[in-house]
Amino acid sequence: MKLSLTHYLIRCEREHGLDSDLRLLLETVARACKTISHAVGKGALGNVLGNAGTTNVQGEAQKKLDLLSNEILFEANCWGGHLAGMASEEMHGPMGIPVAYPRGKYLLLFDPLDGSSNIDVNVSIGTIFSVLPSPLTGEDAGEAAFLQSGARQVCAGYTVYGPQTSLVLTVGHGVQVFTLDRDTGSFLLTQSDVKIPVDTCEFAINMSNARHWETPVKRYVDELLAGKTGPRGTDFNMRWVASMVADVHRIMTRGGIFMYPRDARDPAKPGRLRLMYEGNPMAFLIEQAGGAATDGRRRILDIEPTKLHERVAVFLGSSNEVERVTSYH
Ligand code: AFP
Repeated sequence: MKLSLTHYLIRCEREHGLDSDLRLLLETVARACKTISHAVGKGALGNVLGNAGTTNVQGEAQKKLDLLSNEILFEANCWGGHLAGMASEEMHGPMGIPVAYPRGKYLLLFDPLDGSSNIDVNVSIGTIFSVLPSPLTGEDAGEAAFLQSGARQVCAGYTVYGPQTSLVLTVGHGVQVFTLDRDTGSFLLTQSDVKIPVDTCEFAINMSNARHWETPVKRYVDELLAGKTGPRGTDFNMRWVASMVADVHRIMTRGGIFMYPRDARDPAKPGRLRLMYEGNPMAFLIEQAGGAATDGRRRILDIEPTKLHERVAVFLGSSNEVERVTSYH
């Protein structure tokens, strides 16, 4: 009999003192991800594909499913009394809790649908979420309340909408994988205490940006491409799904290194990925699974954010490879 998400979280309450409000919050987020999975699965039959005709704070065209997923997560989490506020990739500023509902002690941040450019071509996409303690109790959280380092997260997770819908979660006691049982609607524990191999022969990077990389990244990737004949003395394989959730899930499953480096074109824009709801949750999960995550120079979880939507360069996965490319910086 596989453990349900609820059973696992109650066990964490009993054995690790997990806060029951946090358990209830995570169960609500998981239910919202099930609703998103259902909408994603309809595809062209559900009038959910294509662009919404709007752009987000990043100036990126929003897909209909971006907005729908954002709304599902907000509507599911705004009334439970566990949150002092929410922040989303798709929203300019924090989303306040409606006055009719109580405020709680946590902040929820999310990329409601990561990998949007893959929606219309039926490639895996996902939801990434992060939970921080609110510095204020019972009050609305403004942007400043969210600006905490990733080391202060109490929980991080993602749901990948692929051939299976899998929820990957850490509450600080390792990483667990739950697979959605579509017959019963439950997330069931299918992998406990994920461990990422410290070595790998598989790397993930968007090679079309190679001319814009900094020298250490060019050196590191050139060595991988040189394979057996080069300094690494072995061949490497490459994967790039262009959905961070799918690339990270592969690394969670069989190891690898994922890189989205700083782009020399625009030093003010250190890479494409966002720190608060992509870099930080994925870094927490990767470290909890025995991997490493840096921006090329620093541990991602140690970065003190200054803006809600600030970007960060990301090198994460098998620790020996992350340490090597970081040492080249
Ligand atoms: P979209 O959500 O706009 O598709 O971006 C996805 C993403 O943020 C991340 O999931 C991918 O790893 C990365 O961007 C892909 O970036 P490129 O399109 O430059 O390869």
